[in-house]
Amino acid sequence: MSTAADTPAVEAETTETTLPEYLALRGEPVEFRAMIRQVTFAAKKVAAELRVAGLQGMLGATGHTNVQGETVQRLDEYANAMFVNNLLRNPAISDLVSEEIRDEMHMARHNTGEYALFFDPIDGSSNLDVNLSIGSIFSVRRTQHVRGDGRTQIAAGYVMYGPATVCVLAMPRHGVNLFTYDPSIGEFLYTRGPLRMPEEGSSYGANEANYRSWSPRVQAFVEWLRGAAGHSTRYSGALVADFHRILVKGGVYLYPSDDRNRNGKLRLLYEAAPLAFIAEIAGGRAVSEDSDILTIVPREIHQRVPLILGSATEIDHFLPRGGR
Ligand code: AFP
Repeated sequence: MSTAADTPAVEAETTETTLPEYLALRGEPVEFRAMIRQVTFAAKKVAAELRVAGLQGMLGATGHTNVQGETVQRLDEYANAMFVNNLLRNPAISDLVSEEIRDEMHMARHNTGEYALFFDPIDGSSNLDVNLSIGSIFSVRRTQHVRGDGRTQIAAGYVMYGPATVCVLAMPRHGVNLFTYDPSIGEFLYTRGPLRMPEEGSSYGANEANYRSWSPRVQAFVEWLRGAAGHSTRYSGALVADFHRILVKGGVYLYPSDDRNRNGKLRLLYEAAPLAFIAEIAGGRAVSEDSDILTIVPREIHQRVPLILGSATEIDHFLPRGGR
């Protein structure tokens, strides 16, 4: 008969623990681990390509536009192919939704697969040609919740390609954890976590060129941020990079509706909802102008939403009394 003394202690992660090892230590099922390994494999290929893209003629536009009417960059196409080609092989995935693909991909031969994966292969494409930070965003749901609200996500994360390539992975059971890519061994290594978003920050991120077409409520909020709250502006043009700052240092990111983007600019399923999920697990919050992002049921896969995302204090200030 075995005793408690025979039970091996659960090994704690260290900065030598790889992301696959971390997920195994936390008891995640093998199919889930395989999916995250494929996501990070695609991200490693993207990180490697980014380092030499300028030398290999991989910068610049393809000449096509995507389903959103946006110019597709060569690296958008490359990153999308990396994600799709890897994930297609995984029988545990029955549905894929990408920013770069018009329709949801339902894998008929994987009909029994339990996961659906949503992703934006390159977030912040306008930063590509100027060598600034960009990211890849992903979100996992069970297949039966493909059209559910954001609370049906079971995991979400992003890879940020900055001075270091980092992966942030959020799961309700384990919190939000940060892994850093070590190119010398080709692995993402556990770095720290669970992360808590500070209750309040000292900066906000928004494209202020749109200020005049924001609603009076959003304008008043930004006036408060600049004035009484004493915040500075930090805006990079890549949601992942701006969000990462807020996750670590607190603050707020906003892309509200404006004259050009009547329903906001950011896409619900593979931008707003995954980051809202990460924010909430870390103690922050995300709202569209009048509802919690995680309660929005999508009408279509490329739906856009206004997004106000960040620390609890700033979001509380934005919300009318009843929404707090
Ligand atoms: P994509 O590169 O995936 O289209 O995303 C860019 C983005 O959606 C987001 O990352 C930025 O915060 C935002 O657009 C920038 O928009 P503006 O150029 O209008 O400020």
